[in-house]
Amino acid sequence: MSSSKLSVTLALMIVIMSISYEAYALAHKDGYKIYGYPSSPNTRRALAVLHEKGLSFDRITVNLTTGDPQKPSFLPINPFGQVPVFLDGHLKLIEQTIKPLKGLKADYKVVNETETNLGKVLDVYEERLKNSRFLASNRFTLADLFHLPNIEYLMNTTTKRLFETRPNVHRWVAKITARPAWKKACDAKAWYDKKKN
Ligand SMILES: N[C@@H](CCC(=O)N[C@@H](CS)C(=O)NCC(=O)O)C(=O)O
Repeated sequence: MSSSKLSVTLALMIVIMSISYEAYALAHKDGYKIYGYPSSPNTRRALAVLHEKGLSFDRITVNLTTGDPQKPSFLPINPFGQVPVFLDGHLKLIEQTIKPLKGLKADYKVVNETETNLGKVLDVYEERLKNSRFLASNRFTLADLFHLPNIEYLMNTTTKRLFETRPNVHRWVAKITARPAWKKACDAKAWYDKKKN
């Protein structure tokens, strides 16, 4: 690269870095906030990340049992009408997937097919966890954390047998669900505590 091109590139990098830093500093000054509901699996997943990182944040309750996510007061915050929403000052993180959880009767044909598929996935995990303490490495990572809400939910259903009959998977489930950050994420009383995390 010629020296003039190099200096233009460096100048651009410095401008971009200072703009990002300004944006970050501005965004961060109001602190972290999370809109959510304590029994919501997706809220819990976000809470688990925040607790793992030891971050403090304000909690704003969006009551799922009274349809708050679809109310006009919340839709400007997340037009998809879902929690969690995470705010870092002016920066907002939302994610959207369609995941009906309530008000549907179980279709056992689908349950059986899904259990067969889950069993195949868990066989792969069982093999992997023979030689590794966690999924991605010997350390707990986001790959493990992202499973927590669904595992928590499934352990209260008959599907839990698929986890319990695989010794390495079972040990892994016990280890990840016992993490203090996950216990905190599932603690509804802590959500309503007036003080920050
Ligand atoms: N992909 C989103 C999905 C969020 C989601 O499905 N949230 C549910 C609660 S767990 C929700 O807000 N549902 C709206 C409602 O129940 O009215 C994520 O993983 O954060």
